[in-house]
Amino acid sequence: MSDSRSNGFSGECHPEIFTVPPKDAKEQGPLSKEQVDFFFREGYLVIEDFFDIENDINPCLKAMDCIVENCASILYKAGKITNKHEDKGSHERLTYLAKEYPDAPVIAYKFGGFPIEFRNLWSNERLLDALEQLLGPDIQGHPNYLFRTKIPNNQANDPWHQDSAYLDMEACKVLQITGWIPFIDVNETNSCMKVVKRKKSEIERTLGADMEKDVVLCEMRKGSILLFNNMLPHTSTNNLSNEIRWSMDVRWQSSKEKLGFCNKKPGILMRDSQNPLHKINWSEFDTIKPSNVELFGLTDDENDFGSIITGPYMKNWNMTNKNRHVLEFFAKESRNF
Ligand SMILES: O=C(O)CCC(=O)C(=O)O
Ligand SMILES: [Fe+2]
Repeated sequence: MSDSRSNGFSGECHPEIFTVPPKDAKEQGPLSKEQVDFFFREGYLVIEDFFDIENDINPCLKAMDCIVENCASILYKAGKITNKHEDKGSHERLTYLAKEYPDAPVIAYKFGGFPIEFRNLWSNERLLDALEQLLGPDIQGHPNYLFRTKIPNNQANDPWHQDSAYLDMEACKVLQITGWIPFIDVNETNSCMKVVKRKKSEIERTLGADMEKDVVLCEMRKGSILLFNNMLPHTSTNNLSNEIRWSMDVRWQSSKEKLGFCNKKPGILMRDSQNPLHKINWSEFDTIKPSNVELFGLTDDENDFGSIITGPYMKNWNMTNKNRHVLEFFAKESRNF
C-alpha cells in the first residue's frame, strides 16, 4: 500500500471483514457455496435472473412512470417546461423533459420519494434469504438508497469510487453490501456497471491493480442483481443508447453494526434473529427525512429547484475537478468557519 496520506486515508485495514463470511452467516439459502465463495473472494457477485420480472420488476417500472409524471407536472407548474411530453414512452419521456430542463432527472429523484414498489424489491424475501448467507441473520437496510434515471449521452457519470467514500470512517470496518438492480437489460452501450475485481482499495496508484485485466464489465439482463462490498471500486459506462438506463441501488448490513451515516438517519430493520416473524416498519421510515436531504444536501421543498449535490463526506475527497457541486461545497465549508 502507498504511504501517501490523502484525505480519507484511515491508515487502517480490516481485510477479514470483506473476505471471510461472518460466523453466524446462514449456510443454506438461494446462493450456492460457489456464489458465496466468489463474493468473499472477488468482492462482488452478479446473480442473473434473480427476480421475477412480472411480480418484482414491472411494478417498479410503473412506479418510475409515476415519478416522471410527477416531475413533469412540477416542472410545468413552475413554468420550467412548456411541454409535459405525455405522448412519449416510459423509456424516453424523461430525456425529452431534460432537453428543456437539463436537471429534470435530479428533480425526478428529489421529489420521487422511494415508493413501496422499490421498498418491496429492497426487502424481497428471497433476496434477504440470500443476504443472510453473506451478512448473518440480523439485517438492516442502509439509509443510502436511490433510484437512478441515467438519460442518454449525459456525461455526468459517477467516477470510480468505493461506496464507503460517502460515509464516515467507521463504515470502513463494517461489511455493507450494495445491491445494484437494473430495470432494463444493461450492456456497455447503455451504461452497465464496471467493477474492479479483488478487494482493491485505491486502484492503480496505491494497489497496483491492472486496469486492463482487473476491470469487469457487468452486462446484465433485467431481473438480475449485482452485489458488491463497500470497498470495491466501481463505476458505470456512459449511456450512449437512445433510452434511459433505469436502475436502483440499495444497501444492507448487519443491524448490530454502525451505519457510518453521521448518525443522521437510522437503518431499517429487515431481519431479526430474535423475531423470525419481524415485519418491516415502513411508517417509521416515512417519518424521517429522506436520504436525498441527508446525503446529498438537496431539499425536498416544492419551490426549490436546486440541483447542486454536496455532503459531509466530500471533506474526505481529494478534489481534482472544479464544478458547481465542488464550488458550493467549499462555499458552505467557508461559511461554517
Ligand atoms: O448506477 C450507477 O451508474 C452507479 C451506481 C453506484 O455507484 C452504486 O450503486 O453504488
Ligand atoms: Fe457506488
